Amino acid sequence: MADLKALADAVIKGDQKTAMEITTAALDEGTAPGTVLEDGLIAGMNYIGVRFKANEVYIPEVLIAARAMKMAMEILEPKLAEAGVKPLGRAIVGTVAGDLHDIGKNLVIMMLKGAGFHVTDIGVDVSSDQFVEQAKATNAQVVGLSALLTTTMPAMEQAVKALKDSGIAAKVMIGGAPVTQGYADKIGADGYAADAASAVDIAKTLLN
Ligand code: B1M
Repeated sequence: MADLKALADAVIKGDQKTAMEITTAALDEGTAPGTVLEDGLIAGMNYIGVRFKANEVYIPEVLIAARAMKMAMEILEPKLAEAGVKPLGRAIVGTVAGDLHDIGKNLVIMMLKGAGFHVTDIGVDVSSDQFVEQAKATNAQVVGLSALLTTTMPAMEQAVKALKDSGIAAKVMIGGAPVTQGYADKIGADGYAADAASAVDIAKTLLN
């Protein structure tokens, strides 16, 4: 029987080949796709998230683990859809208007996907209107905004206002190096996360 603990370990080590092999073997043996996801891939990414938060692993390890998870997910995703497995929640994440930094945003997306969210990456330099349009189009429950420049923080405030004014029910989470909890409170965001691992915790809280 396929060893899902070994699958989690393969994700943690960023061993794409083993992650894909065990995923394929588990599905061939009839293991439920949701179990492969939860006990294998998500378990591995959760472990990386906890260690990243504790500064025990760094960005390269997270990126390597996320890549292994992505490769295995390509095999798993069609089976999850067939089995009707629902994602933990639906999120969109983008970097605000005028800002082209995407490394932190991409990490947040990887960690959210690793935790079981369905995430739409809406890119960089995203206008307030685009945030609203995409939130509506994807029926997002969580909208994530990233900003790395002090000069683009006002665009974050505008996007939060546009999302609130649009009347959609999605919760708004913000983050990025110059952003703080105080700023999130000031502009009326529902949540703030200092790093990608905390973004998962906050997004889960915002779903409830
Ligand atoms: Co730029 N840049 N940059 N840059 N850049 C900074 C941010 C800067 C601090 C460098 C400096 O001067 N010391 C500075 C900003 C100063 C300020 O505003 N206070 C700066 C500047 C000034 C600029 C330009 C204006 C430079 C110029 O052209 N004169 C220009 C702006 C372009 C634009 O956006 N319009 C510019 C351009 C660039 C590059 C294109 C060269 C490149 C970006 C490449 C890319 O992203 N694809 C770049 C880079 C790489 C940096 C630094 C070196 C690294 C940023 C990074 O990726 N960090 C940065 C200096 C630094 O931070 N040391 C700098 C790693 C990343 C994992 O961290 O993004 O903070 P971070 O994400 C973290 C958390 O913040 C959090 O989780 C992540 C992981 O834990 N997080 C969230 C992020 N988003 C989140 C969202 C959430 C939750 C958590 O919820 C939704």
